[in-house]
Amino acid sequence: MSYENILLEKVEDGIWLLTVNRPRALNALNVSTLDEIRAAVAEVARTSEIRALLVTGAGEKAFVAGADITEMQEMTPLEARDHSARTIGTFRCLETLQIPVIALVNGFCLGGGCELAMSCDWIIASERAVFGQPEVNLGIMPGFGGTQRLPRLVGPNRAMEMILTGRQVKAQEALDWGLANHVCGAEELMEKGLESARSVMARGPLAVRMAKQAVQRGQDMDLENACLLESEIFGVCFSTEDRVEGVSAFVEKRKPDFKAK
Ligand code: CO8
Repeated sequence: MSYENILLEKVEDGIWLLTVNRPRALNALNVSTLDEIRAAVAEVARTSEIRALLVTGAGEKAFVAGADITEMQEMTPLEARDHSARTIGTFRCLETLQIPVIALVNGFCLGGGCELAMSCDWIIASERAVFGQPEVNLGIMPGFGGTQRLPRLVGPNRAMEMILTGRQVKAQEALDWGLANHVCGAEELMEKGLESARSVMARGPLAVRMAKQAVQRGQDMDLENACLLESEIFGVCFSTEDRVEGVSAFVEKRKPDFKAK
């Protein structure tokens, strides 16, 4: 498929990269970009050779500086609500892809950009990264999931401060708060992302998929039911040929040859 506002490309075997590509507008998410992200996520979901997805923004200045503010000027409240709901659906599709999705944040990561990054499984930030939910400066509030994902990630008090004051958080603080998993130099960002993706590629693909599902589905359950769910998924995982291969390889002191079966 061809896209105008994003790039979706294979970087190496099993690892693909989705780049939001509107650097002149700091990769702001206009409606057509969001439609393309939706289509790209669907393409990734049906492409079985993709085992890990990296998400980043083009240029050196921004990951994504938010939803496209110019488009909001003409929106009616109902259109805004539908736009919010549709984008929340898109980000949920990204979040629930069966493969790991890693955000590489290389600069401004604001509003809808921060919400996009938080929909990924983890974030690697460059030293230049700046995170924030500055919507209140515009007289609006986050609308792409920020009021829900940010408190789950950094805790309610820090999220409140960011969302109610528009306070921006630099890379090191984002790391301290658990918003970013790693911080590195800007020039190392892609390599760090690839390293992270490669370390997933070396593991049992079905186990990775099922573990992601268990973590995600368990988040919204009480502990007892979440642990019961884990046992169920664990049982399915134990039925795979990959489990036989992984355990045998350990005992035979060799590298496993997983077949995703
Ligand atoms: N939307 C549209 N254009 C943008 C955006 C944006 N979010 N951010 C930057 N741009 C454009 C600028 O207008 C400028 O364009 P031009 O060159 O044509 O004037 C270009 O990108 C470069 O930006 P700046 O000149 O402003 O660059 P600076 O380095 O001076 O500043 C900042 C960088 C600080 C990031 C600044 O651009 C800024 O504050 N941007 C807006 C950040 C923001 O408020 N983001 C939140 C947006 S709202 C949101 O995401 C809500 C999501 C829920 C919406 C629900 C929908 C109904």
